[in-house]
Amino acid sequence: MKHYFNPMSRAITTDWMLNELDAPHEQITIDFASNENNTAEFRKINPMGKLPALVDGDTVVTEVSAICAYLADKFPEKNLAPEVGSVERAAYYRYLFFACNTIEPAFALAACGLEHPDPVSAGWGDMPRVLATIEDMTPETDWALGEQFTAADVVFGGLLDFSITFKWLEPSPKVAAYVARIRQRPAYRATHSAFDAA
Ligand SMILES: N[C@@H](CCC(=O)N[C@@H](CS)C(=O)NCC(=O)O)C(=O)O
Repeated sequence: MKHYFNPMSRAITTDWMLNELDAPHEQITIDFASNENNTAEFRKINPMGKLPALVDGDTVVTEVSAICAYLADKFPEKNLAPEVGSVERAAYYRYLFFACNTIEPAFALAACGLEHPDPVSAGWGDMPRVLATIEDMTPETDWALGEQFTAADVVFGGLLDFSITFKWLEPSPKVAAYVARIRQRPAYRATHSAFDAA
């Protein structure tokens, strides 16, 4: 597998996922400063010109949540995804999609001081609803799905962590405690040193 990566990008999350799985891969660092993400060669992999991207043989996966879900399913013996058809699997999907469909756009807009003029039509609604849902979905103890740590924690917990670091989110005590647990994971620590130093 080839992982297209830059340490100062969202590829830090997929790097963490690869590390949680101890998945053999080739790390290909893409330099934004020299526009390597916009070469014709890279655009063939991801027409968005964005990181991360994963190439597994003939399979191309882009988008943080999709890559993490793909990897969790590729290594079922590592137990980073609940069984297909289980009650937990439904919750798992909810964490993966809530992170990228709702938290990401809501926080990205808010970070620029913008609000969507029509929160009823905007899929992510408005900030009070997003924050209330984050609070509701954040586990009091352990992980998103209970005792089993999964890709849902990498994606949802990773995004909360990123949002706190970039001051997009002022965490409640429950969110702060969950992110503190996330930050203690060896695979997180092994993959976030450059990011933390920034
Ligand atoms: N929705 C994408 C977002 C990826 C993204 O925005 N990556 C940024 C770095 S954090 C990027 O590659 N930006 C370069 C560009 O847009 O030219 C995902 O989840 O993977």
